[in-house]
Amino acid sequence: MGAMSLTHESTPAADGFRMPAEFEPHRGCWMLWPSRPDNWREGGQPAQRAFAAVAAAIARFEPVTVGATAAQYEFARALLDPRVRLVELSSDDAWMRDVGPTCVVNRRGEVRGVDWHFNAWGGLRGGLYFPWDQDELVARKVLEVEGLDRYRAPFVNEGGAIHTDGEGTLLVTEQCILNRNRNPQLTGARIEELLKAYTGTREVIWLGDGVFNDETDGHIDNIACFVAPAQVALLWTDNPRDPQYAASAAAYERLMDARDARGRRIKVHRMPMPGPLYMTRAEAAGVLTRAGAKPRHARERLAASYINFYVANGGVVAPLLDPRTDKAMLARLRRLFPGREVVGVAAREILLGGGNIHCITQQIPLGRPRAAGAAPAARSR
Ligand code: KQY
Repeated sequence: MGAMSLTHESTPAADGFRMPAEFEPHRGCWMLWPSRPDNWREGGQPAQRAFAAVAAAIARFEPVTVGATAAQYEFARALLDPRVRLVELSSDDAWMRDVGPTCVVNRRGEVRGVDWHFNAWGGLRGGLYFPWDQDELVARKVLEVEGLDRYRAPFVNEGGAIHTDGEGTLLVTEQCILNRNRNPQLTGARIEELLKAYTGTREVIWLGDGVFNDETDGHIDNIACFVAPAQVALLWTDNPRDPQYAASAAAYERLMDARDARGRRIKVHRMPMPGPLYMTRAEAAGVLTRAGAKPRHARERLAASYINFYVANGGVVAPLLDPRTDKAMLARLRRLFPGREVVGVAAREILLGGGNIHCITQQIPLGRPRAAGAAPAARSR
C-alpha cells in the first residue's frame, strides 16, 4: 500500500484508467457496520449479525475490512470473524457500495478511486435521511487507508447505480441516473459523458425502471448485473400482474436490442424473484421513527432481489431471502459462475434496511501499488 492518497484533477478516462468488472480479481472488500435505529430494527442487532455473516462469508475468499463508529467498535469486534479487519470509521449508515470509492485500474495495474458526490439517494427531494455529511467522507477515508489516489467526480452518483463488464460497457437505469433528485442541473447527455469519463467506459446500456419499491430510485445493482462479458443476469417474474413485471420485461427488451462496447449482443439470464416479500408489523415496529429519516410501514412490499449478490475472488456470496426459491437461485448462480463457490447468507435483515449484499460491500480491485517515492503525474489536495 502507498503512504499517501493524492487527488487528481483529470478524469480516469483521460489518464487511461477503466472500472474493472466485479468478477475481475480483488485486493479486498470493504463494508460498514449498521447501527442507526431509525433504519435497522431492534437497535440494529439483527442486521449486525447478518452483516457479520456476510463479512465472514466474503473473508473465506478475500481480505475484508469493516468500518465502525467509535461507539460501535467493541460490539462490532465481538461479532465479527477474527479474519475481518475492523477500523474506526464514521458514517451515517452502512451502504459501502454507495458511499465507498468506485475503483479504476490502468494497464500497469495501478488502482485509483472515484469519489462520487453522495446525497443520500435524493438529497432534500426524496433522500432517505439527513444529514449525510459523514457518508460523504467515507470514500476519501477508504482511499487514504488503502493508499490509493482519488478522483473527485463533479456530480452525484452511487456505486450501486452502475455496473460494468470491465470491457468498456456500463449498465444503468434511467429511473436512478436521470432522476431529478440527483443532478437536476445536468442533461442526460452530459451525465452520460461524465459517467464514461469517470468509469473509462465507451458504451452505456440504459435500462428504464429498476425494482418495484426500491428506495434508491431503481439502482441497477438490484435488477441486473454482468455475470461475464456480454452476459447479464436480470431479475425476472413470469407473473404479468406482479408490479415488477413491466420493468423487467422492458429491461429484457432493451438488453436484447443492445450492443456492448465491443459490438457484441447481450445474452440475458432471467433470474426468478423471491417472494413477493413484505415487511411485517413486528419488523416495522422495531424501527424507530425520527424526523429526517424515511419511516417504515407494515405490509410494505420489499425490493427483494437475488441479483444483489457479491462476486469475490473464487466465490459468490448471495442473499437467502425465501426458502421457496433460494435453492433454485443457488443452483442458477452455480451455473452462471462455474469455478466459483457460491455461498448463501440469510439476508432478510439487510433487505429490511433497503438494500442487500451488493449494496453493503465494495471491492478494491487487485493492482500493483505505486513504487515507493514515484511521483504522480498531476496532483492537488
Ligand atoms: O441499495 C443500496 N445500494 C442502498 C440502499 C440504501 C437504503 C437506505 N435505507
